[in-house]
Amino acid sequence: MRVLLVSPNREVSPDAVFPLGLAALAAVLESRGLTVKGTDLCFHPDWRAVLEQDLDSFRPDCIGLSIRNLDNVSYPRSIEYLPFIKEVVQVCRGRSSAPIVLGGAGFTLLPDRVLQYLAADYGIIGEGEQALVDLLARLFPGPPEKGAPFLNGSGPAGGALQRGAAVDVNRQPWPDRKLFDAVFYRKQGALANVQTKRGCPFTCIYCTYPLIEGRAVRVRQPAGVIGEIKKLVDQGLDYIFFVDNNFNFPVEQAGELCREIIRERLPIRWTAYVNPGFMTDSLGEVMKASGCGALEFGLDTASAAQLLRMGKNFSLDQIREAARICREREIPFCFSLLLGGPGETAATVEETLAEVEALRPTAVICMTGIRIFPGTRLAQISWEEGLLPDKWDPLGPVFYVAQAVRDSLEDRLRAFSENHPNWVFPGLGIDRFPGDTLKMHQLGFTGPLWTYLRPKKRKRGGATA
Ligand code: B12
Ligand code: SF4
Repeated sequence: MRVLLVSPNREVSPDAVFPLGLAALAAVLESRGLTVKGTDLCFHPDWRAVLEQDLDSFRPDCIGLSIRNLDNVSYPRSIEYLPFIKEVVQVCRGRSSAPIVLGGAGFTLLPDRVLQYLAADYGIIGEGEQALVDLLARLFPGPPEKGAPFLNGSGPAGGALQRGAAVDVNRQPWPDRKLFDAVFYRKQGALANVQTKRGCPFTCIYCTYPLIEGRAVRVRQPAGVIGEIKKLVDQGLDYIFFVDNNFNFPVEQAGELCREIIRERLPIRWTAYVNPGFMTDSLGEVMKASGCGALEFGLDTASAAQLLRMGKNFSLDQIREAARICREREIPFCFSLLLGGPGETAATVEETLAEVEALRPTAVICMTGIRIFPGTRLAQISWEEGLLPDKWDPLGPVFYVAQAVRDSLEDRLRAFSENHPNWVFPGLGIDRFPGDTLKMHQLGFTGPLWTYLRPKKRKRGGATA
């Protein structure tokens, strides 16, 4: 049986992202003896021709389409990706009668609406490894998976939606990166993505990550991660992005992995999302020694009251500690902010700006307004505040911006940005690398581009120059 796995993601900002989810599925399908081909639409100007050619020559029995991004979760400059993906589905329909199966992080957030909008045949919510095997066994019965249960009749489109089982992360084959030319991605500046765990147990009010990966944390054994990295290094892929929700939780396992990287003398640099609540001096030490080139902290806010209201599981003191640990070890670090959440006022915005500035991060990525997704506490709050229309269609992005700052936030941040060149405001179009991130990488900038930002120099007497 032939399965065509299509990655329609053409976004290259802030970086191009290698289709890791599809590579993971490919490895599983191949291990079951299926013939798999990957079609990547990211870099081809004539994507249509590439897709048509693969459909004609490969003649798939089934087409799997990965929907990573619905939109860029940025406000007010929102970009929606689904209209393009609809064109991709139409090209598939025009050239092939194979059933189309949807999956991916973006799909998982709004499965029934996306399935309906794209008029696809099936959709798998969450993890695809086992569920796709089960679906194929059901669609194309034959030994050994004959009769595997799939259609449970509960979703729309004839029960075509299925939640993928949380897989045992230590029993999966490593992603097959041959299918999508990981080396070419590297040349475009993409960092080699490696996942060391799945799941997040925390309860930040807006966050969708636990909806995508579940709340139970499933950590991979270091040996498997190290083996995967070695394979990447052999291909010249030596800058790793650990794509975990919180790389440093649980702290012990993060430390263990870093120590293994050191012990194996892996010649890599790496970056990750980290949580300020779990930074310790000893972890900072092994992070640095294992090649950590940059850390990104999902703060959201640096106002003590807002931290509580946003459901964050760390305190202002822990943020300060995390900044100190990075500064002392000269680890470039970035703070991500989400301003305008429930309870935000002009005063809490000022608290955050002042506090963050004082902690001297290498860079700040500041979002204004928070994309509302069903299933989150923020959606509930938005209902209660009457922000959502009666017939809310979550497909079109709606953003939460607290009433008290709705009219003032943008002007305040635009003024603030003038003296803060190392602060980026994607939703306001204030970005120090305007336009072409690919070109920046081709010019030799490696790693996250924010590591090249610099604060404004201070003049004597404290004024900025
Ligand atoms: C790490 C990360 C990043 C890193 C990636 C670094 C790198 N080099 O890989 C960076 C910082 C670059 C990034 C950027 C962006 N990201 Co991001 N990112 C993530 C994160 C945390 C992990 C993604 C990942 O690699 N997962 C691991 C792989 C193995 O899982 P997977 O791809 O989901 O695949 C599994 C399943 O989804 C499923 N599956 C996948 N495809 C298919 C296909 C079929 C047919 C089937 C059956 C199943 C299936 O099976 C796979 C295996 O189980 C997710 C959140 C999350 N927890 O998912 C957000 C997430 C994917 N990002 C998101 C967004 C929006 C973005 C940006 C647009 C943000 C921005 N404005 O810049 C950009 C887009 C970049 C781009 N070029 O596409 C959203 C997408 C959803 C949405 N709201 O639209 C997410 C879900 C976070 C969120 N806000 O909710 N991101
Ligand atoms: S923001 Fe981070 S810590 Fe909070 S729920 Fe999401 S992934 Fe977990």
